[in-house]
Amino acid sequence: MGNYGKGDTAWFTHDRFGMFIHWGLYSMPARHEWIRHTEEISDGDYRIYFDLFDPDLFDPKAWARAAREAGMKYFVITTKHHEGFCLWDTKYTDYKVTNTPAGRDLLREVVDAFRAEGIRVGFYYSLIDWHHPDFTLDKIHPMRNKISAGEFNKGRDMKRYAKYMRDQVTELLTNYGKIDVLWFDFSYPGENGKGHLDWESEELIRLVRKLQPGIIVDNRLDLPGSGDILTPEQFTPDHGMVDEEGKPAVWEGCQTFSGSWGYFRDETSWKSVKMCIEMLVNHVSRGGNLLMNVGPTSRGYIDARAMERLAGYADWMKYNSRSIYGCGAAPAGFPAPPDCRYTYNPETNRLYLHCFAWPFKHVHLPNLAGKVKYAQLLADGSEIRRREAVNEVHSNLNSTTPDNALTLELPVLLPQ
Ligand code: JFZ
Repeated sequence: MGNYGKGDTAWFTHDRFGMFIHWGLYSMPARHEWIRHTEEISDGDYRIYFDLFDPDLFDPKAWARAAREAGMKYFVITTKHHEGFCLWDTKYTDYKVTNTPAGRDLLREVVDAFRAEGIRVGFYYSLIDWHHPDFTLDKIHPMRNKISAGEFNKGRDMKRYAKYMRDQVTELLTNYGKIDVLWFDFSYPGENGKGHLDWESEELIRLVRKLQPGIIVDNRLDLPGSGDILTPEQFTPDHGMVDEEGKPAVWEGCQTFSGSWGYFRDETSWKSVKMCIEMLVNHVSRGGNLLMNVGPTSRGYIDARAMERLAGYADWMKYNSRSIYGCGAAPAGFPAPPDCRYTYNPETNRLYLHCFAWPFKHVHLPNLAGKVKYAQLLADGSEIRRREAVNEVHSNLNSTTPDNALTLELPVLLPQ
C-alpha cells in the first residue's frame, strides 16, 4: 500500500455533521442527477439545460444559514458532477457556469457564504465526465448503447483527460483558499470500467497533498492508502468500520432526504424529520460522520421539503448537539437498551442515551450499575430519577414529553 500522506481528521471526527450539496444542470430536468446516463441523452440534447441554466433565486447565504442552524459544520459541493458541467470559472473548458445565463462563478459565492457562517469547505469532483472530448466510452457512459467504442473513442485520449483533471483540481485547490475536504467520485475498475490507471490517481493524490496539506480526501480513487475516510453510501454500517489494514477507520456516511442526490421534483420517498434525526444519531453512535444531502432547484433555492428537514435538524440540534459534537460510539461492553442508541463523549465521560421509541416507564442499562452519576434529559436539563441497584433509569418520562427531548445525558464513570 502506497504512502500518499494523510489529512487532518481531528476536526472531522469532532464535528460529525456536514451538508452535501448536489447542484448542476440536472437540477433542470429535475429527475435524478444520472439522467444523462439512464435516459441515454446525447450531448446535443443535453445542451438545452446549459443554454437555459439561470438560477435567478440563487441565495447561497440562505443555504449557509440553513446549514449552520441545522448544526452542520462542513459542507461538500459538486464542483463538477458526472455530466461534466463546471460550477466555477475554469480555464480548461467552456462547459462552465460563466457561459450560461448565470454568467458568474457561483462556486465562489457558495464558498464565501459558507465560510462567513463558520462552515468548513469541501469540494466534490467527479472523476467521471460524460461531456469531456477525451473521456472514452465505458459501461456507464450515456452513449454506451448507441455507438461503437471504436467509433466513439476515435481521437479520444484518457491521458489528456487525466491532465485536465489535474489542471482543474489545481484551480480548485489554489483559487478558493483553504479547502478542508476533497471528495473524488468514483472508480469502477474492471472490464470496461475505469480506475486508478485511467485517473492517474497516484499523480493526482500527490498533487492534492502538495497543494493543500491537511486536506481530507475520500477513498474513491481506486488507490489503497490514498484516502483519509471511508464513504459508505446510502447505507449506515451497523457498527464501526475498519481500514484496509483492519484498524478502526474514520468514516462518513452520505445520505439523502428523498433518495436522489440532485433535485428531483416528483420524488415521493422523502424521509420524515424523525428518520433524519435518527440517521444522524445512528452514524455518530457507530463512530461515523453524516454528510446529509440537499439538491437545490435550478432557480437556486432549497425547496420547502428539504428546508423542513433542515429546520427539523435545527430544532433538535439546538438542544441536543452536545450528544453529537465530540461524540462517538460507546465503549465496548455497554450495549444500548432496545430501541436506543448510545453516543459517548470521552472528554467529558458523558454517555447519551437516545430513545428512538418511547420507553413508557423504565430503561435498563446493561452493565452500568454503579457507574451512572446522574441522569437528565438533555433538552431541558431536568433530572431523571434512577435506581442504581437495578441498573435502571426510571421514567418520569411520559408520552407528553416532546419528541426532540428523547435524549438523556448520563455523566458516567467509565474506564477511559
Ligand atoms: C456517486 C454518484 O454517482 C452519485 O450521483 C452521487 O454523487 C453519490 C454521492 O456518489 O454514486 C455512487 C458512488 C459509489 C458507489 C455507489 C454510488 N459505490 O461505491 O457503491
